Formats: sequence, C-alpha cells, structure tokens
Amino acid sequence: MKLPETNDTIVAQATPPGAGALAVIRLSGPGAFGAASSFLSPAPAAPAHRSASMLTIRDGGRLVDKAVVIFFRGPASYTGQDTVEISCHGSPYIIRTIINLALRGGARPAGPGEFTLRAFLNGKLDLAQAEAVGELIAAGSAGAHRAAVTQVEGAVSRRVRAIKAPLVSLLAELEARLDDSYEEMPSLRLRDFARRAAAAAAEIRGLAAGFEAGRGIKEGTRVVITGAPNSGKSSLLNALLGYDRAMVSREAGTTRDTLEAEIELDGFSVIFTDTAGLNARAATRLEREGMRRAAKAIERADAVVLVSDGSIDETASDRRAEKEAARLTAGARLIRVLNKADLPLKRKPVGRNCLKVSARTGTGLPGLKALIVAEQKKTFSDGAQAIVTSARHFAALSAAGTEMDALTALLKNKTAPMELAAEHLRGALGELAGILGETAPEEVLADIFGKFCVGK
Ligand SMILES: Nc1nc2c(ncn2[C@@H]2O[C@H](COP(=O)(O)OP(=O)(O)O)[C@@H](O)[C@H]2O)c(=O)[nH]1
Ligand SMILES: [Mg+2]
Repeated sequence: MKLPETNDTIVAQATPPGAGALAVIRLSGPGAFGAASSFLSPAPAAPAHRSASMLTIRDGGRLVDKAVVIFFRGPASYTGQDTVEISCHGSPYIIRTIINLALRGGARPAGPGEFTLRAFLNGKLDLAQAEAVGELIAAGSAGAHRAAVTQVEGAVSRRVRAIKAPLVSLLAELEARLDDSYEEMPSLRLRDFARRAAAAAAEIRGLAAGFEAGRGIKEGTRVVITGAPNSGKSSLLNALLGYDRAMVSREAGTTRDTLEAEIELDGFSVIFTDTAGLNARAATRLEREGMRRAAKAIERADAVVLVSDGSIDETASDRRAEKEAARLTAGARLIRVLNKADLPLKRKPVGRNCLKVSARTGTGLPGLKALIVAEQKKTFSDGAQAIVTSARHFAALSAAGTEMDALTALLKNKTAPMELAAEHLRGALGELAGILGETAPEEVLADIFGKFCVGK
C-alpha cells in the first residue's frame, strides 16, 4: 500500500451520506480556494480567513443552493493546507452536484482518512492523536468519549514523549562512550544507569498496564453471568437492565443459548451475557451445548458474575459452576453474588468481591453495578489521563518493555557489551517513536488511515 498524493486538492462530504437538514463538504489542498471560487458567487477574490460568508452556488447559470462557506488559510486549518468548508442543504442531489463542480474546478475525490492523513503529515497531529479522531467519532459512551478526547488532545502522546526523553539521554551517554576511542570520557556509572533504565521501563509497563481497562472502556466491558440452574441469572440480567430481556422460569434449564444485552453503567458501556446454567448432571444434548457456550463466553469475559441461590444450601451444580468460573482468563475479575436475599439466606458471603443481592426486590444491585465498573472508574481516577485503548499502541509498548527488560538483564553483568545495550535502547525508542508516527513506515500509515471513512 502506498500513501496518496498530498500536494493536490481533495474534496469529500464530511457529514454522513443520505439526506439531512445540512451537509458539510470539505475541500483541502493548494487549489482549494480556486476550485471553490469556480462555482461560488460572488467569487471571493481574497477569501477572509476563518470567516463565514453566505454565497450562492452556481452550475453555469443555474442556481444550485445558497450555502455558508468558511475559508481557512493554511497552515491554520485542520489539514494544515488551504481548506474550504461548505455547509449546504443536505440533499444528496445538491451534495453530488457541488462535489462534481469541485472536481471540474480541479479537485479530486478524497480517499479514506485523507484529511486527517494530511493533518498528520503537516504536523497538526501526531499519529496517536490522528488515530484517536476515529475513536472519538465512534465513542458510544461517556467513558469511551473521555478516553478518545484526551488522546486527541495529546495525553497519550505526552506520556510517550515523557518516557522517550530519559531513554534518549541514556542512549546519548552510551553512544558518547562508544565513540570515545581515546577514552577521554569518565566511565559509565553502571548502577545509576541501570536504575534510570529500570525507572523508564516501569513507566512503559505502567502505561501498557492500562490497556485492558482502556480496551474495556472503548469497546464495552464483557460481563458474563454464570451459575447453577435456577440461581436467578436471567432474573439478575433483567433486573440490571431494567427490562425483561431474558425469559425467567421456575423450571431449570430455561436459558439454553447465550444472550447479550448492552447498557451504560455510570458512563461505561457494559455488555452482559446471560448463559445456560451449569448443571452438574447435564442430561440433554441441548443442555450440554448450552453449557459449552457458557464456558466459551467465560473465557472471553472481562468479568464473571457467579450467581448462586443463597436461600438454599450449596449444591453440586454450584461447585461445578465455581470450577467453570475459575477458567476465566488472567486479569478478568470474578464477582460472587448470593441471590434471593429477599428470602432467609442459608449461606454467608465470603471474600471481598461477594455480594448479597435480590433480583426480585433490587436489593444490592447498586453495589453490584458499582463493582462491575470499579476498574474503569479507577482507571480514570488514578489520574491516568492517558489511557491506552489502541492495540497498536499496546503492542508497541509491550515490545519497548521487552527491549528494556533485555537491557536490565544485560546491565546486571559488569562486562556487558555496551553496543548491545545501545541496541536495546534504540529498539525501545523505535517502538515509542512508532506510536507517535515519527518513524511509521508508509504501509503502517496507509493501513491506519485506510480504515477511516471518506471525508474524515
Ligand atoms: N425470591 C426470589 N426468587 C428469585 C430471585 N431471582 C430469581 N428468582 C426466581 O428463581 C427462579 C429461577 O430464575 P431464573 O432467573 O430463570 O434463573 P436462571 O435459571 O439462573 O436463569 C424463578 O422462579 C425466579 O422467579 C430473587 O432474587 N428472589
Ligand atoms: Mg436463565
């Protein structure tokens, strides 16, 4: 994949397709003013920067529309180039006509993400910020929005730069000694050097560690409700959602398939999955298939809510459910729920993440909801303005962490070859620079911006 040309003029609709009250058409490039002037009347001789004018759009002698037009003189624009934004009536016919007029005026149709690509190439945004523009548009919850908006504002980039700076100094100290063939430099204070390298490594790991929570904030946290048959899983799902999503019955084995529902809890998107009960004596094939699906859902969960009927003594199915729930992946959380607390309870809650609730009366549900989003809330309250939500950034941070681990191991040996130490530092720095796009190869850029939509 190659990057598109950036020295020509592009045009695209910036608003979604279809009819609407208004639509915005954007032109960017050295010929943007000229192309726009070819169909605007009166044609602005010297368009005023960042001021809106009401102009008529004409196709030859024919009136197309009246539109509000804003001219941005580069570099003070989103893309860094001369840019024109036309707010016209949102009729697909008008939009098509204006785009055709712009094409006739010398523009070409923009490809996916080309406006933001130009902004990146012209230094208006670094790569991490540019990527977050897509996340900002896609953000469907307050949490996802906050993670994206802080990234667009440069929080992740600032953290990465702050980590890079000491690594650059360390590398400079090494390189000065590697170049010092006359041995005029004082020798390296290895302990101090290793201490500073370890501090940088901890920063890298710290930033990477927020990824799991960050991904959950961006995509929604997956919470699987599991437990013995008839413990009240489906009732609990309905109570959490506030409407009857799942069928509830006194008969065991009502829920066979897994069933999903998404809600926003405290600004965070949560995707609940109700599952078939884990029966110690699974009889039918259908029941066994339901349990297989439940087990699979548990494996990909961010949190598992293990429900048991607190009004009865522990059963073989409870023990089976306990065993299945233990298969949740490392890093996922287990929340135990003693349901039916409206009845006299035969069991006591054990451990920290164990709550008494009643799906019937709603007792204990606020506490359960709070526990479900506790991790996400903590991620924000830890002062982590920078939250890594991108798998690409996480991969780069992990790779940088691996280089730093190798460096730390190497520095334990007093006679370690310094060329190798410098190599690890360069490796780590390269990964961090890749996040910011300082060293991103064309294919990486083409891949990132190719996933954007046209007009962005
Ligand atoms: N008293 C009481 N009964 C409940 C509660 N939650 C569920 N039930 C009842 O327990 C039975 C099984 O509920 P259901 O949600 O279908 O359980 P599931 O098999 O785990 O999905 C139904 O008769 C529910 O009405 C609760 O909090 N209190
Ligand atoms: Mg059920």
